[in-house]
Amino acid sequence: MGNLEHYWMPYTDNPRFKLAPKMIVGAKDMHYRLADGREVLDGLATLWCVNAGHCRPKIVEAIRKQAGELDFASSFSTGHPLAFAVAERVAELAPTGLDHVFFTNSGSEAVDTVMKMAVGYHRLRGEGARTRFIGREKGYHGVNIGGMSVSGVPVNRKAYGGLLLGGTDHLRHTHDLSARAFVRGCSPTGAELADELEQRIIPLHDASNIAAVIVEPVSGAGGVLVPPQGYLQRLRDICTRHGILLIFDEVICGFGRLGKPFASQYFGVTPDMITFAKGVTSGSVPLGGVIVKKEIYDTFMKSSGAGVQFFHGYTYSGHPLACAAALGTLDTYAEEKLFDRPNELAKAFEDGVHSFKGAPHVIDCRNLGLIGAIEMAPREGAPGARGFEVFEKCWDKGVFVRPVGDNVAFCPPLICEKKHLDQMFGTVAEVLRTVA
Ligand code: PXG
Ligand code: PLP
Repeated sequence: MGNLEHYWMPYTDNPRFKLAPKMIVGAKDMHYRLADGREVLDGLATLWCVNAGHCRPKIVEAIRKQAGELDFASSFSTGHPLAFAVAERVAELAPTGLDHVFFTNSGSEAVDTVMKMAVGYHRLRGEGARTRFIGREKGYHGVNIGGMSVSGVPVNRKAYGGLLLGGTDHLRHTHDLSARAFVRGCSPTGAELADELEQRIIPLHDASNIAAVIVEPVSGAGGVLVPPQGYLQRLRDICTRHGILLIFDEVICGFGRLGKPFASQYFGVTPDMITFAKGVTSGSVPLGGVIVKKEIYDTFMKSSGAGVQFFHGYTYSGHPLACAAALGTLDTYAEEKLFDRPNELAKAFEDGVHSFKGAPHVIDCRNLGLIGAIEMAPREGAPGARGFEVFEKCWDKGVFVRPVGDNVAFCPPLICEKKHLDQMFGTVAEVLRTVA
């Protein structure tokens, strides 16, 4: 298999992987092909990304063609047509009023970008004191300094003390097993958790110092936490009352996961800015970005005057290969009406997730659209061990699901069919019976 020593793998127990490598050498539609020829069903759209399925013809062809035509052109004072075309397509899909798109290469870059935009926007309007950010416990906003600082997953923060931005605070998370275990979809109770923003956080810091609130509409990497009914609308109302920008981090929710282009449309709540990545190219080539409302773009254009209006950008912002992949992906979503799949599969998926109620160790089941998780009680003194064991045993039985601590997350490609759901849930159920 070659020398595995030199690669320092991300977010991985490196020695453990290298002892028994889960090596993927190919993929098609719903499946990986492993080095030993076995097939594994992809139950997590790889890393919540591959919404159109693997190696889809339109996407592959778009990338192939682009690689031979224009490998790279910069978007710093020069341009190429594909970046404009993708921005237009994304703006068409975005909630009404959010119509300008800035490209990054990842979700983490999108989050740090949106934070700079928020501070810059307030400054240009004469509110330069608005520099603080409010995130939420159990939130995940990537690994760069800004995003890590507004995130609320303790293991991702604890080793980096002095690197965390000082000007942040966090809302409570909405996960409460004593009040809301085994709820299907959004809980009818819990919207009042949003009131903490107005009752505790704004009085503490003063609204005049707060730039933005950033939340995932449905938290993904924090364990698939579904917002209570009305919760996001309350955050919206409070932010509006206090001149605070509301940012939805839709890196996982965007591009069809909830049966609409964005979660914003699913919930009927419009933020001021949206971060996206992952599904925009179905994971095929890295691409991310920020969608902003027109007023924010216009403020930069008008208030900054001639010269560069926003001193920010990545060498590969709007890379031609990524843009070609995005166009192939958006065409695939549209032609196959893939954003309708979570609605069509809603009942089967929800029933599948909630079939684990009463299964060994399971203390919660959560779902919305085509994203869900079951939560297991942690093993005494070994948090996360049960989750990892389920992941490994499922892999050995030909199904990939992701452990998030002691949660097992489900987020299949939107092309999946009932038979794939049956296999995925069936395998997890079988494995659970063997886990101590
Ligand atoms: N925001 C959200 C909401 C995300 O889910 C990012 C930002 C960062 O995106 P990049 O492209 O920089 O990874 C993400 C990414 C996990 C896991 O453990 C989740 C993500 C990334 C890696 C692992 O489930 N989400
Ligand atoms: N655009 C994209 C990328 C889509 O995936 C969809 C629906 O799935 C649409 C637009 C809307 O298409 P339609 O009106 O055919 O549902």
